[in-house]
Amino acid sequence: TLDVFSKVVSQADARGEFLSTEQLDALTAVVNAGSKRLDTVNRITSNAKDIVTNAARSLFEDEPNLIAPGGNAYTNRRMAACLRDMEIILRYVTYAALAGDASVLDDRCLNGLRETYQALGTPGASVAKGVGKMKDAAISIVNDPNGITKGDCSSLVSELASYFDRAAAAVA
Ligand code: PEB
Repeated sequence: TLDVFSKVVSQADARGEFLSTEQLDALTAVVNAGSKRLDTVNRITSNAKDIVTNAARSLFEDEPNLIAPGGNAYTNRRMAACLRDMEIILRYVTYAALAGDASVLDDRCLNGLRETYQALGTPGASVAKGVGKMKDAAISIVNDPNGITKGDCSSLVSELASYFDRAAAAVA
């Protein structure tokens, strides 16, 4: 589980090469956008409960079969497992956003998740839809112009979107 700095270093080391100008420029851009990145993670983290519960509520509105008898989120135990899973996925997305790199999300969360859901009979496409709803909520919170120094966060937001998309694609 690497951040973008460690990853670039280990890739260069594997080739026995110095860091290239392009790599150093890319890392400089990461540093320069550092407070935006921290604000992004902080905003998601401090709203995590709402992001998860609203996304789940909306998912169950779209797919009421999930919470009807026989549905994969039927019973308190499964409902709790579902909310927990969404929270875990959101947490790993924030780790990736902080690290500027998806490897922690891949290695510790997404690897094998599709097979786990298949074994449990949990519909991966529904999990993916829930992740998409968390993505929309998180992006709108991150982009909220209130209470923050205004600036261009478009590349950070598209990077953030890519982590949610990656999680959704891993289970869909
Ligand atoms: C992944 N989820 C579940 C289990 C595991 C995970 C390993 C089985 C063990 C358990 O129940 O705790 N755990 C989870 C995860 C990591 C991890 C992401 C990453 C590090 O360690 N059911 C639905 C929705 C969806 C859902 C579509 C959006 O109808 C989830 C929420 N996951 C769900 C449910 C279960 C589960 C388990 C309901 C319980 C299924 C069951 O026991 O029948």
